[in-house]
Amino acid sequence: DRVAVKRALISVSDKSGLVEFGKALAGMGVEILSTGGTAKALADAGVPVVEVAERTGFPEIMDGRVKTLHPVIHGGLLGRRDLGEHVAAMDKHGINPIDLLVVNLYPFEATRARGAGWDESVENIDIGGPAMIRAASKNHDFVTVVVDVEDYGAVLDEMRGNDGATTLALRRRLAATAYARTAAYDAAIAGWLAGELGDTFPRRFTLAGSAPQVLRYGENPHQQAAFYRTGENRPGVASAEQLMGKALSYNNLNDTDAAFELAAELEGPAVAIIKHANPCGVAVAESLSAAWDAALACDPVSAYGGIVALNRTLDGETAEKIGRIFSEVIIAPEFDEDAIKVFAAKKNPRILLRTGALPDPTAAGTMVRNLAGGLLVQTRDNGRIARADLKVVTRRAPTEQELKDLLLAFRIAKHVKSNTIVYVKDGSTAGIGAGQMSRVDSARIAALKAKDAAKAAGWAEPRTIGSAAASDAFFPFADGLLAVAEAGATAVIQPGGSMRDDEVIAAADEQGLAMVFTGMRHFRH
Ligand code: 93A
Repeated sequence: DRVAVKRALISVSDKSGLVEFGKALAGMGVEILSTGGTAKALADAGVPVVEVAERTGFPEIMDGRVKTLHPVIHGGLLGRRDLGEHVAAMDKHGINPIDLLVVNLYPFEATRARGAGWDESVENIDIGGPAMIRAASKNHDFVTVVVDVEDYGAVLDEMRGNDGATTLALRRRLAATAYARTAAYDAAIAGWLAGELGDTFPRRFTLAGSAPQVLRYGENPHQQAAFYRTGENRPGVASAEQLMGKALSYNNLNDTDAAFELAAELEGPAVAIIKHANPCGVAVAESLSAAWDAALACDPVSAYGGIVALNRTLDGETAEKIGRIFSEVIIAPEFDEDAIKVFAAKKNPRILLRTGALPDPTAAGTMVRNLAGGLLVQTRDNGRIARADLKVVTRRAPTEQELKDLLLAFRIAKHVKSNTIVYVKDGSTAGIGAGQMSRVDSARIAALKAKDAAKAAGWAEPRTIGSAAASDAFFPFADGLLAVAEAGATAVIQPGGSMRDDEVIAAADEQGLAMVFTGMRHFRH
């Protein structure tokens, strides 16, 4: 796995350590090829060097934009020395193998750091350097690539200890460093352009480690905050294109993420309205417009100033309805022209986020949260309950409509802070109880909200009557279940698994409820 270094190409912007390195290589009999400035620095110090232009027979042109982008160079970097066909091509076209590539790039990052203008920044984007680095790194079976002055010593040490050769282990390590360098370089360029353009373009390909977006403040005005994109390939808030509206705040980002993740879980035209990361109205209907009406009816008071998430293209009719109340953010895979017109005409700006697609709710992923002195890490809650997972535990089995509403209620409950009780009727939430320390309180609060909604809408009775209720975790005692029955629910879905399941089932039977167990819990704290 040793490859003797007989020919090197050195092309460096940062010329520190160059002369010493060049001298040492020349001393070991290595032929050195170099670009203009590098060749001059070496020649001035008495190091024998051949100009790339002389070897390719092609001059540096366009202010140096094209100096090493030539098949004689790239063939020398990419040709495999163990393939007859490659060797024959090299012979035929007068290409000499290059065994060592030493490149450091135009100082794009430093140019940006000193606040250079647009044109100067663009001019400092190196093209030929990364192209050679990537070529040499791909061919690391034969080629040693150095992108950092720091590594000159390691290469010389290996060559001295191996009769002028390098080992595969070192070449692999250097290739990894080299690709990390070109990735970071492109991330810096992409980050600069993203910063210049603001949130006005799709960020589908944003890299991990690219510049964070500084936010006006955190959860509260006295907290500082920034948004770091992980580069995860998942349609959503981080990669969305902002079509209009002011800059997203910390709370906007957090709430919008919760809203869109929920909308993406739902089948059929669906609307989720979110406040403080909890839904206050969710509906699935024949059309988006009908889903909006039903979602809003659940808690019209809380919906004001909320986040609206849709799971399909927002049309003009639905946009017109949504536009009647103030919402902070509207997020959807797409917006049709009419929908955009509705919001463009508004005095009070709404933030419109287009994601291009829906995230896959079943995708794996990692969630991180910090606590004093540590980080808590867990996989995403990508669990989903289907009909076949349900176990009927009561004498009465749910009707077809109850079953549909139970599944929807449980799916929504997954996106509500615990303890959660969600009542659903005919495809839309009738009441949502979130974040209480007692499950009984969540059941009662949701029922109370349903009464308020009925009063506001002039309905004869709250929609919890005859509804399906979901609990994110089991009922430890019968009291929670009785509270749900008192609210008028006729069917219940819950994980089961309590020590007192028998008591809870007996209470359900006594109330004439149909109850199913999921075997899966959806805590969300
Ligand atoms: O302008 S480039 O993108 N076009 C090229 O073909 C090219 N080849 C090498 N920049 C190119 N380079 C870069 O020139 C190297 O990455 C290095 O940073 C610099 C060295 O130039 P000089 O030897 O003239 O100082």
